[in-house]
Amino acid sequence: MEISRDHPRYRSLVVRERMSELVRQGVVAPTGLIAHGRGEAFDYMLGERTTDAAALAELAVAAWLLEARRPVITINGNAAGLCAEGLLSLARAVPAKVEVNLFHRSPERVEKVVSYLESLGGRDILGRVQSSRLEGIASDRAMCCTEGIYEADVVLIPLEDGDRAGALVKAGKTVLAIDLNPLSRTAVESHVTVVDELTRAVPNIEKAVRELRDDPEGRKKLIQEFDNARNLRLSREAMCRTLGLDPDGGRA
Ligand code: PTJ
Repeated sequence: MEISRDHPRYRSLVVRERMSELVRQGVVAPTGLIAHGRGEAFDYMLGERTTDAAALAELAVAAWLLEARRPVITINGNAAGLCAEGLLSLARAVPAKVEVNLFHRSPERVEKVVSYLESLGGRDILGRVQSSRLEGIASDRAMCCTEGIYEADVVLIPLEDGDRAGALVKAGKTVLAIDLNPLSRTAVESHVTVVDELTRAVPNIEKAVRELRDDPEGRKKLIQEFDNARNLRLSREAMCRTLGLDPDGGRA
């Protein structure tokens, strides 16, 4: 489809076209478009900007990634479709392993997403062979790589479903989420939740990784002082302000 650059929603339309094309290629799941639409709606409420609360969470994510002994970044179809290059670049900067882990899982789709990342320069992408299981999930969505998610101490999960986020927390991992919905189970159960759009959040986190690399004291302070429940409340309040609502109820 031809999209005019003058269209006020040009970027959003271009991304939608790319996601639809990636559904055709089997990289993005068909229901991934629904998840994307939900994300767009929340981003609208956020004012399509990185709030102060999100910026702080991005710093905390960077601090945790740098403090980790075995950090892993998981990538699903939507994350690949939206931000593959950014996530690969972040993984190199940390450095962290990358594992493809899908909600709508089939060996064919895993292969497609891994190959897609490799076509964009990704190296040593995990996911083709997943022989360990996360406890607490009955289906084969529990499968993960032994040398990836299974052995990780810190896991960054962009756009994850609540079941798996919860299972990762129960497995004793520090879970860092990027999710525009501050009410989702993923957002609530994770240790750090960045309520920001993925393509804004990931470069911000990479910038913070570079800033904090030689600042161990700064990293420790961020980790100690970060309060996810408080940060989620600030994100919800930011949405209320965009909507002209009083966060404590009624109209502002
Ligand atoms: O590729 P697969 O098979 O692993 O499937 C991926 C999806 C995303 C379809 C699957 O994980 C899923 O169904 O996820 P959920 O439970 O719909 O959760 C997706 C969350 O991501 C929702 O809370 C959305 O608000 C949020 N989200 C959507 N787009 C963005 C986003 N958050 C940040 N940036 C976005 N661009």
